Amino acid sequence: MRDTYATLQQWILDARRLVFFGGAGVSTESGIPDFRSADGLYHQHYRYPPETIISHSFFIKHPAEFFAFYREKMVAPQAKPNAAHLALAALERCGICAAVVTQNIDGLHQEAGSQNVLELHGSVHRNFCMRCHQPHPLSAVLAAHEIPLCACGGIIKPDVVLYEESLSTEVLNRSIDAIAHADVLIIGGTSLSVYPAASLIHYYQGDKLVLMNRDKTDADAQANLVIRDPIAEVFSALTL
Ligand code: CNA
Repeated sequence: MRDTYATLQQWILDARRLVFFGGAGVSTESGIPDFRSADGLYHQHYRYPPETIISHSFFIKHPAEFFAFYREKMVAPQAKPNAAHLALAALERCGICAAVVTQNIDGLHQEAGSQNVLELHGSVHRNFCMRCHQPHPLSAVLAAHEIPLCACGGIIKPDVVLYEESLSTEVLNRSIDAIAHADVLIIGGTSLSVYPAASLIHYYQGDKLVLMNRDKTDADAQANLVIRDPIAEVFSALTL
């Protein structure tokens, strides 16, 4: 086993409060594209830039175009958890992993079995009527031809944080608390370029910061261990 993997494995096995903080790169090996990789959504061509389409003002002005993009590009109901999701769930069950803080909206950590998942940007699996607040399943959003509507006539809005919208203060505070009390912090599959999520790294106070990302990030210099291999491959190679 490579030295970096052996170090990572030891840090994980010795951890008392491991926290994982991840992003879209955690799910690329499950077949969900990220935003900023070379083959990510931001390098494909649409009528509007993806950042514009998934903004609050675009959603309000052009809901039909928003939902067409959302259904095609942001939701992957067939995707299954990969070795990274599964390993983190197993580490929670054996008392090592205290929390998964994620920018992902795909629900794959929960599907893998993780219980304490802090979803900074919400989830495609929660949807509410904007008028009567009735909850609706993802299937209601997927089944609609254009704009998903509640029986009351209101638009069903996914509980995902769009650009121009605020994160839940409660989820943010719980994430800060988890990271501030972590002995090992693994950051994986995130370009660390979406704020305020990216600033959470500053709350970590330990000396075992692992950065597992295919591309370089601005935080690499702060990390105690940097791994550039695909994240599910890394977790598959460890004996945990
Ligand atoms: P990003 O900006 O697209 O960055 C992803 C990072 O992951 C890149 O730096 C890649 O190099 C890296 N990466 C990609 N695949 C792997 C891999 N297999 N192993 C290791 N590293 C990899 O995405 P962020 O999460 O940083 O940006 C935050 C956005 C993306 C959030 O608002 C998310 O909601 C949003 N997003 C979520 C999903 C999802 O839920 N699966 C998919 C696409 C985008």
